[in-house]
Amino acid sequence: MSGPRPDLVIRGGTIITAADRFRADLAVTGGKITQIAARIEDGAEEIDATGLLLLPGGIDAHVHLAQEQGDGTVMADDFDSGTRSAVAGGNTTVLPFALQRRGQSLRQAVADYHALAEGNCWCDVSFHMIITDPTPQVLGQELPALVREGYTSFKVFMTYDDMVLNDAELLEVFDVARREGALVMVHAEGHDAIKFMTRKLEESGRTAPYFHAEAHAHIAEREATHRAISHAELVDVPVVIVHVSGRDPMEQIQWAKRRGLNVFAETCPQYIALTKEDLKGLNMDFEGAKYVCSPPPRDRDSQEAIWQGLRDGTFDLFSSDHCPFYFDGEGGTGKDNPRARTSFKWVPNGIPGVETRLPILYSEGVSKGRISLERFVALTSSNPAKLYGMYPRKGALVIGADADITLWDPERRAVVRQEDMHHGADYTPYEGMEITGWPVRTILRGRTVYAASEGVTQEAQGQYLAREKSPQRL
Ligand code: DUC
Ligand code: ZN
Ligand code: ZN
Repeated sequence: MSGPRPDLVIRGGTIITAADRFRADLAVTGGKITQIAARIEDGAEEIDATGLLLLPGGIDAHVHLAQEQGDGTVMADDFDSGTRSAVAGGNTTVLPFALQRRGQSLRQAVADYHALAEGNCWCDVSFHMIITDPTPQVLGQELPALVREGYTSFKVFMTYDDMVLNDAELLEVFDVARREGALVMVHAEGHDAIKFMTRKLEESGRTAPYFHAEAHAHIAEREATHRAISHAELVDVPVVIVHVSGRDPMEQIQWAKRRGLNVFAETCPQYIALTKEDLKGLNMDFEGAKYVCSPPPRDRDSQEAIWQGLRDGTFDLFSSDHCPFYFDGEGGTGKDNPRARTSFKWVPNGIPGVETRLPILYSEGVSKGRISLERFVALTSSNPAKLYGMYPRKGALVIGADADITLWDPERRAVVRQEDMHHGADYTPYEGMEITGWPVRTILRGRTVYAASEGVTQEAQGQYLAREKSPQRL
């Protein structure tokens, strides 16, 4: 077949999809995939992918960038550094959050995050909303209108003083989601149980970062997961339980899935690569703050359960929950701030991970034979694209899709080092981790935006994506 010369031909690689793998050349014209064939004629640009895998670009459906904290701490990544880090980690799309502050209009929150992102993104970006103040105006007007405009998913919190929704509010918000066809993401940790545990721990002088893991007990996560699922069943709305940390909440999700409920689940690198022992630091000291995130990492048994869940379909999504803070932020802006030294409850919750998400799952999962390559692609690209209304434009290597492609070297060995990271944080919680399999080139709509040999290239050309409503199935 001959036609106009393609803009780009990637030759000699192995294409991996969520369903199969095969050797083929791939051509790109106008930023779209135009041919996949055993042999394609010459392109204006040629890339030799011999020995490499061609994956649909990573989609990290859970990242936090430039979120206002309100307590003097600041996030270590804005849209520029966060999306640079994303492309260096093999991602072509990220979904950060537009956080509504209490008292703020939801539409204003969305506008504010657009202003932060505009012109500063190295990969494509779309927003989930976070609803903290479900006023009649938000529920009756802003939320329905925004869903129709392409903000088709939002997150709610069952804990945190400044974000928690009570059960009545959760039910109301779920009801709007059902009517509008929006997908609800739930941070499922029981607020009262955490507050109770925190008070008990503080009263007995147990204030080091490690005790964050005890306060945010697995039981509190299990209880909230069950409660979220029950509310969703009552209202008849699909939900995504995000950042599931271990066996107990997983059992609730398995129970729901067995009952045929439309419950989806996400887990993250920290729940396979870290345990609560990491929060002890060197000797129950403040170094442990580097690993403080919510829910916290659990134990080896939970790690085993997570692997089983990644294999058997309990989990649909593997996201980073990238939520970066400095350790030594200037003027008390980081995790190590004077208030946090008085109690774990003031340590900012979150760790960086957008750049290491794919390498960690590949190395620990695919290289070690725990999951297949196809499952890797499903969890990290195709499923997030489907569930969040971007498929098959994103998350698929098919003709007509955006040419978002990650070239992956399955043999490349690396050790995770802070000095090699592109994120804004001053540490990585995965320092020293040995990895087999690493992205060597990230291609966004046909243009190389990251090459291992050159670093992040070109100008920031990420675009905002309005999304379709979720099909609410995979
Ligand atoms: N929830 C998140 O999703 N990210 C970081 C902190 C949190 O509580
Ligand atoms: Zn959360
Ligand atoms: Zn998060």
